[in-house]
Amino acid sequence: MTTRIFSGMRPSGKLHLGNYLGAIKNWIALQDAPDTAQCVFAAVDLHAITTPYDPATFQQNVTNVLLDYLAAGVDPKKSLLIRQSRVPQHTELMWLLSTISPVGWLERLPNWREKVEQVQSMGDRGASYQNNLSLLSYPVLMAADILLYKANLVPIGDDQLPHIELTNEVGAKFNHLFGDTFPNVKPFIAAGARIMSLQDPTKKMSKTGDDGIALTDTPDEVRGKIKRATTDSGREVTFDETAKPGISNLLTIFSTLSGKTVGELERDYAGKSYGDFKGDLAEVVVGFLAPFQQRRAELAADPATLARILTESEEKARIIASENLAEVHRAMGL
Ligand code: AQP
Repeated sequence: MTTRIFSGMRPSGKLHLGNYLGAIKNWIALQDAPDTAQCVFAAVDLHAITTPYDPATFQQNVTNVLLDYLAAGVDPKKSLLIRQSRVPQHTELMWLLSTISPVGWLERLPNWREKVEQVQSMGDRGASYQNNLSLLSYPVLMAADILLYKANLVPIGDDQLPHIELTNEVGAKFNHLFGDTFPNVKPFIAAGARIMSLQDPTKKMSKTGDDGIALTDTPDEVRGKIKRATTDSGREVTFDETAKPGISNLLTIFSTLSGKTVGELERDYAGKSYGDFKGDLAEVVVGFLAPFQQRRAELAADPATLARILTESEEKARIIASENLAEVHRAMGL
């Protein structure tokens, strides 16, 4: 089967280890897979403006996300790297899909309530956002982001699964009403890669309202954050998500970055302290981030290259998007 891939991140803050291990790591693997015919990776800026943001620093956030993608290994020779707002077909398709998206399907999504709670905790500016239509309707824009490129595989963290289900429901309803147009979309989820908050390991690591490990953190920041990470009662370094959510989360991070299994790590740290384990984990994270940050610094020093990559990618993306949107227009009688 030919694979067409779409995925994106909100430029709503610094990307963190959860974003990398839950999604970007898979983007890099998939862009090299033999069946992959098309990859589009986006800074989804139109999603980022649905929660409070500062217009004065917003473009820098967008640039930072794009630099993170490239430094992590997104290859512009194989993948299109775009800013969502520069391909206006995303929003037009969203409108067309919203004409067949029942409000009840959106109200049922858990992510909606989480986003409302997130903005409610963001002070006066948050109060201006809590009742806005886009907090409810943004999953229709996500469906449009994916279906615009007829993507059939979306590498994401497992928190995004309800959005893929909605995309398939809306796509299937469109096909039923207007004729076969959109493919079925499959999520691509990395095993064991929901990375939890270091302060509260019952919540996921997040860009907003959380002090996660940013991909751009200095070695000392990484060491400090891991040292302060919430651990659990007891002394054994063992994986048990219910009784030991903190240590289990750190074991997941250690395992995915080092390539060692959780079982091997449990054996390595039998009889050792949480402090020994955390100290070694910090060095693994620092060692992983060093080459990433080196590449990122080189890319940041050469803004003309990023600008050229975006111009070329967005032009190609607009061509694919306008062809697919024309098909939607014909199907809908527009
Ligand atoms: N903690 C996580 N573990 C694994 N995967 C994660 N993702 C996010 N957090 C984790 C995955 O990263 C992608 C980015 O999603 P997004 O930027 O659209 O927003 P999000 O999921 O809402 O991410 P954040 O970090 O929590 O940011 P904000 O603060 O903007 O809400 C998705 O594929 C997600 O699954």
